Amino acid sequence: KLEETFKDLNENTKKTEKDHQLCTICEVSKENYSRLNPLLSTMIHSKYARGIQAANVLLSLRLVGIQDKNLEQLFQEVRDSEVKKGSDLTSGQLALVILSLRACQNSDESVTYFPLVSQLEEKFQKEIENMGVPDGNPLTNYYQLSLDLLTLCLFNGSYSITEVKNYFTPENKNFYFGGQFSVDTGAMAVLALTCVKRSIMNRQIQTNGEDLQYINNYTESLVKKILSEKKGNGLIGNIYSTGEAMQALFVSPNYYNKNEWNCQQTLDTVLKEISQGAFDMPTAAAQILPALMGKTYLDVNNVSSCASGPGHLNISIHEPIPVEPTISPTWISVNYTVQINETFFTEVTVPKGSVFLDVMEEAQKINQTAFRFTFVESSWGPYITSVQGLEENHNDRTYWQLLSGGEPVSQGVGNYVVHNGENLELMTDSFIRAKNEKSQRETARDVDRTGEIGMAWFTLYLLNL
Ligand code: CBY
Repeated sequence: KLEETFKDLNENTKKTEKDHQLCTICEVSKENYSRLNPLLSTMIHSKYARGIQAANVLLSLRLVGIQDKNLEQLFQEVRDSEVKKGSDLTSGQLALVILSLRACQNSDESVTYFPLVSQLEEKFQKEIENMGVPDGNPLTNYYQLSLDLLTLCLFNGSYSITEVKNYFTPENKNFYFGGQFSVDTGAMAVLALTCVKRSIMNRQIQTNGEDLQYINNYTESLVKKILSEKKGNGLIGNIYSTGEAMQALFVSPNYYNKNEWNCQQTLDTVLKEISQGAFDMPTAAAQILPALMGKTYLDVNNVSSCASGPGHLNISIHEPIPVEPTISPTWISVNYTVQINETFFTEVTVPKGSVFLDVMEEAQKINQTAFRFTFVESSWGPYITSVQGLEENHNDRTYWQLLSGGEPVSQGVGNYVVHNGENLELMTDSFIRAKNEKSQRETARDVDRTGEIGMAWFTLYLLNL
């Protein structure tokens, strides 16, 4: 039976490889390389790219075979700063650092990073321990857990197949945030599971046919979920999850039919979005680029991915021209509400082009007690951790959610540009705890009825609901 399974899987892999070649027609063609310039420019000139952001950029550029003197500097920076504070990093951050340092290096150099891999083994174990039972929560999240597994798998770290089988069930609540399937998370899990599957098939790890069957089933189900998030314009999830979703679909072509995904359409939409400046953040640019060049994180160990060298992408990168500040800005007005059993409301006037965070800061100036908040810097920009002293809680899986017109927005507070007449709202933990998801929707409709349609909300969202 085991032999049969291996035979089946081997055939599937051959098919995968063949299909992958077919799929490469989806890569950006040479004539279109110049359309990637905004991405490269954002990454290479990101003066503030430090730490994890730098690791994201480094991994991305190396995967597509770009060598650059700034990149070498970046490499030194990531190595010096991140390796030193290794123990402060979250598991996924450490995984990303390992991937970025390893991408494109000679195999003998990998010896240097061996201690990092064993550090990652420990951190991964702590994540698993924190979950306790299969339906518990990790220290961070499943996106990072998947990054961990992927990295351990690629660098021959140790992990338990039984744990993979127990915790990576696609029905696990950790694949969802606020009732919504997280495409980024699912995609990263597919990449990790594919790596595990390949190691089993290469007999690098000992296991039985049953485990393989589980991994196949999980992959299939996750791929289905990813494809069900495909939008009419070809994006998968939203614009920021599309790159990783593409990677997942590249490595798993035998889990869906050709007519289920029009790769070219996805690519065209992404290229259009690039020209409209959607990827003006280094991390965003870094996460979309590999897929556009037909690469996946599974290629990290594939030295040939760097062989093409600098001439491969003929890029002309110009320093971005600084935008002249307008002398007399146009002002817009935005409604801002904090809801903590009672409602705190204010109208804020900000210059046109302001972001969500500007509104929150203005509101805080007006009424410190009602509108005070805290945030931390993440690789995606500022991330809100508390409002009116009410902290998010990872163990309860609660967080402050940002919505527009009742829909979660797809950017953080530092990037989301607000519009005239928008309304920002904050709801507390206890407020939501008292209601179920259904009555929450009714609340949204009530507010709409009061005439505040198409407004942005800010909600402390209970993920477990
Ligand atoms: N990276 C991580 O650990 C993050 C993983 C990730 C799945 C990530 C998206 C995907 C990615 N490619 O990096 C993720 N977000 C997670 C896990 C989370 C949760 C973080 C907390 C935890 N428990 O670990 C959480 C709380 C559910 C979350 N993201 C919240 C938010 C909102 C932040 C609001 C705030 N408090 O400031 C927000 C704004 C959604 C909302 N409407 O409220 C949000 N995330 C967004 C928009 C995003 C996207 C960022 C896009 C952008 N241009 O800014 C995202 C790419 C990302 C970062 N989140 Co989360 C997803 C997307 O839209 N495609 C590993 C580490 C090594 O770097």
